[in-house]
Amino acid sequence: KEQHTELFQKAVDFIDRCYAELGFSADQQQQRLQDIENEIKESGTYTHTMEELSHGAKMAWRNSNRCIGRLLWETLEVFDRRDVTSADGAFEALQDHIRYATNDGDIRSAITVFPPRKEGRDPIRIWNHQLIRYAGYEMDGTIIGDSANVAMTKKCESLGWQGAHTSFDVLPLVIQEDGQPEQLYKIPDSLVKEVPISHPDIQGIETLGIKWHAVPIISDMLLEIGGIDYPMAPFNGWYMGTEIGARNLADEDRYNLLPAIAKQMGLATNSNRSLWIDKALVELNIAVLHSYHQAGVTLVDHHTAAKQFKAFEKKENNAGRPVTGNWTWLIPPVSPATTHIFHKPYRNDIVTPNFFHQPSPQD
Ligand code: HEM
Ligand code: NRG
Repeated sequence: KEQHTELFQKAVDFIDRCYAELGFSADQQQQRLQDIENEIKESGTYTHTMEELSHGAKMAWRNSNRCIGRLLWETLEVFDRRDVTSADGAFEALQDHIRYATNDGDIRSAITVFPPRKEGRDPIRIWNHQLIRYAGYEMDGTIIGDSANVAMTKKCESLGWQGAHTSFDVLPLVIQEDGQPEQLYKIPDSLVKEVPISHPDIQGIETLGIKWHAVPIISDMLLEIGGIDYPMAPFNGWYMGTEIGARNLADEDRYNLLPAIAKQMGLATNSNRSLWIDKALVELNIAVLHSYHQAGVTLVDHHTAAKQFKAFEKKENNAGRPVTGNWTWLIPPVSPATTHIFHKPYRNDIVTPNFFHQPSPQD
């Protein structure tokens, strides 16, 4: 009963704002809340209309404090797959998502929403952090591939998967129906677009065999709209270059490629004061921007992204909505002080709808 009151209050908050933004009348709003109240009384929960789901997901993106890409929140394509309850069905829907989002390089922002939590149970969950990620293999102290994914790789192996042990093996999807053992699915190679990394003028970078996947599709976060939890709602936009060039490929505990880049550049790596690390970092990021452009895959540089974020702030202010943000995540990892974001504070207040980190299904 108390839970019902709490859920209804969250529904009221959401419907008020959602319907006002969509231009519904006060009458329509009242009628809808009456229906929701009845549905909660009878079933303990309520069901979003397609319009509520669609606008709610967009609001969740708009409220994502760590995201610099929020100017485009209204362009999100929302796929309603609340009808899917089987792992096989989910795999089909996820392949549709990857195909739609990738669009042969002309990337489209999208989210696929699977059934919500009901009576504390999740009808379907995915174990992967992103739909497309590279395996990481640890063998007596050294790591092949992406060290961020060593645990997930072991999990997949324990389910019978075997990778080719290259540095860039795409992990299979692990999907779990409520009460069932988790199941393994290989994503067809033809669906996974990748970009080989080369540099516009430094010879030899292309010989390192570096590549990255075209689309980031985060799949482990929970989408909350009006008190309803969607524990499986994978979403994607496109990459900002630094995510790949300054973190995934550069971090010492990821691909750790700066020494190899410096070597190709002919830099001595024995003095910190030479800033060889910084030089290699900038050239690697130039290589990423160049390679995605050449491959015809959407990607934004951090200067353009910061300008777009500034436009987002202005747009939100004009709409009378305070902009919340997580400064530590919003500043780009390359030349942060060259962007306006660095020079002002942001309030890290959590506003819903939003995306939340959640315990993995195994916990
Ligand atoms: C985080 C850029 C689209 C939701 C981020 C980050 C960047 C970024 C650079 C920080 C990532 C990191 O440091 O690891 C972009 C760009 C987009 C885009 C360029 C292009 C359209 C989206 C979309 C959504 C979204 C479509 C959801 C519908 C989020 C969330 C986070 C995030 C929830 C935080 C992730 C976490 O906590 O790990 N985004 N984004 N973004 N973005 Fe976006
Ligand atoms: N840094 C992560 C991806 C995090 C989300 N970034 C986006 N999201 N661009 C990585 O794989 O490098 N998005 O939805 O576009």
